[in-house]
Amino acid sequence: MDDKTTALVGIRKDGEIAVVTITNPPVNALSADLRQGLLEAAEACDEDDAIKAVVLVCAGRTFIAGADVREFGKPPQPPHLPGVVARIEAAKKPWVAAIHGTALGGGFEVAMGCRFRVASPDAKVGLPEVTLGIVPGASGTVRTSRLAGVSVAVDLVTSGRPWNASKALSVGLIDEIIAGDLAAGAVAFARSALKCPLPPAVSERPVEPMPEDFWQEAGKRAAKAGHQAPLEALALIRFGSQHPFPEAMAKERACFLALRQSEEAAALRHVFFAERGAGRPDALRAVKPRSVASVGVIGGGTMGAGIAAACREAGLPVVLIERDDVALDRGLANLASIFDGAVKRGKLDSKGKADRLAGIVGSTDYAALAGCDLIIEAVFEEIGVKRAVFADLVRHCRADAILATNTSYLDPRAIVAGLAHPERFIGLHFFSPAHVMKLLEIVPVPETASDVLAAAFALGRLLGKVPVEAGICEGFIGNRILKRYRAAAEALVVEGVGIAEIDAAMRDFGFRMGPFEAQDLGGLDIAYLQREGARSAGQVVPETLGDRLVKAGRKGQKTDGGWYDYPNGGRSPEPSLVVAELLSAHVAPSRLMPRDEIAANLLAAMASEGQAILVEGVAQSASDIDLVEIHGYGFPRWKGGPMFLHDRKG
Ligand code: 3H9
Repeated sequence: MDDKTTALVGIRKDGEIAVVTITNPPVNALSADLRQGLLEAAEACDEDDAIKAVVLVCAGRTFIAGADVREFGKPPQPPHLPGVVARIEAAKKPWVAAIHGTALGGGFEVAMGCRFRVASPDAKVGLPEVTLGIVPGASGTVRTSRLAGVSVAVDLVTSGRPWNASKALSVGLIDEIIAGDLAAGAVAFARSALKCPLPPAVSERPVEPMPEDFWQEAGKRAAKAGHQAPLEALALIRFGSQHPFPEAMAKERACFLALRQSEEAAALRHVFFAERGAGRPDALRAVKPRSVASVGVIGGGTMGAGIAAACREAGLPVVLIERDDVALDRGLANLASIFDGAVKRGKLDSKGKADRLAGIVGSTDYAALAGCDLIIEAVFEEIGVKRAVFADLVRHCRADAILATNTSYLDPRAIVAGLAHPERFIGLHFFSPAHVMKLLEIVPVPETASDVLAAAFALGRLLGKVPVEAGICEGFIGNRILKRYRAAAEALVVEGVGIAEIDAAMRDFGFRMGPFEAQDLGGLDIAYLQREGARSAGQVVPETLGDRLVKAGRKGQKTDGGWYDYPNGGRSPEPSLVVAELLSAHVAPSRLMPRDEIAANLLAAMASEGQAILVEGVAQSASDIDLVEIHGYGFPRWKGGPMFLHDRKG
């Protein structure tokens, strides 16, 4: 065979080793053409007697990142992936998968069809199908147990989380880590492998059976995800560990094809593409972001410390400003305790903690901000306080430094009105705790320069956030919908529907907490004070049931009671006779409403507010609204978001 190259799959020879190279940017996804190309490569290599082994590598930033997700909404196109994997496994010459970047889903299934797997040190392997609402469809639930044991398969498949190369090596998912030139190293590996007897193909290896209590425990863990795919995947692994390979494959395929059509899968695909689109708005494609290599944070409270921690996590040096030494010490202690928490959870070692702390300068003097490219204000949510901070910032920061407010309700235009260089102002609304929560609402003022807006998106991506642009209105996207959601929940209470029933309905739907439990946790006084502020500014804001509770001293868990009682300082909500009494004159006699009807009612309120937000141009797209709800407000990801759901239901 001469060296040969098709559009997606190239073959070159290095002595007796064929190097098959896939080039299908951006992530070498397994499109129908690529599957066909791989089949043809297997044929060509088998036919050439001079070839003794085959190395499979990928061009670009990664090994095959999986099936092509864009094909999932359409009927399956031949050749099907299980057949391609089987063909590679049945090849006359052993194949060696040379993995860099991420071998995910179908990509790792192809690698398991190879006789060997080698990887570069920073490679990852995984089976993330459940995160797309499906199960592996080309032997992931069957071959993984045979390659590395049932316990590894259960972890990899039901969590969907990839493993790094060294962890993968330790359990036999890969055979060797190759530093330096991966393709050359894989060719050398193949040559030395040819000198020894070949291991059996993965499909022919035995599986160690697991006891009943293992499956019980695994079932409990998989159920925690809250959606169907992890449980289905677990059942397949179990079946696959107890049945012959062909039967297990048939069952996996049937389940894969069924789930591919499910609402859950459609929702998760929608979120997958929405997330990928969010960080790169089309309007900014040609704009070079203003450079952000250092950050100042004003205020070391929960929010400021969280923002500073997120910036340090991304490697940005941080200057933390507080008004006096006592507040500064408290702010630095807040930061240290965030890193301590990460150490305790095993996410950070003590060197990592020391590195992060070393990159923070604390000061009570705004002059320390002179070199910062971006300053984020995170002080008390009061317009006078914020305006004073910005007046100081303008005096001390470079004229090209980006000045951002983290306000969640105030009008950013009012915070910066009259200050010099308005093109550098922007709102960056982080969600608490800011080092954990993924959502970042980006709120430009009318004068914000496009390179400043682009810098905000670039920062969001750097911090690992989901950045979403929001226009200026009360509460931007998320808090505006939250207000409507809570009002709709209160309206049901007024109609006589039970508080606990409403919370249970939203938990059944997939939220971790219902609207009333969540308010008790966060404190009812925050929204109350906002309403009071609006009232004292002359707006007509009718009294809510929540106002009545706050006036009676019931602000939530922190006062041992809000919508519920929390006896003895506990954290479990109990229906409250005091609340029933306080609200009795304002609510109709108790009535039963089916939980799905309650949920439908509240979801319709969210979608209708979302629709208004879209019409007003406050959000750029319906999928941005879905991302806000999923990443900032606990909307279950596998339901796709209120706008997606509304759209599906017509
Ligand atoms: C599967 O394999 C099922 C099998 O078991 C069975 C089959 C029978 N398809 O994330 P990025 C696009 S299920 C199509 O920004 P990064 C993405 O939309 C699949 N397109 O890059 C974006 O496009 P654009 C299991 C895909 O470097 C561009 O690539 N696999 C796919 O930050 C760059 O993406 C997965 O679930 C895809 N599979 O991260 C892997 N993947 O530029 C999902 C990406 O037009 N992918 N695109 O916006 C990932 O986790 C990340 O994309 C990856 C790269 C880590 C690979």
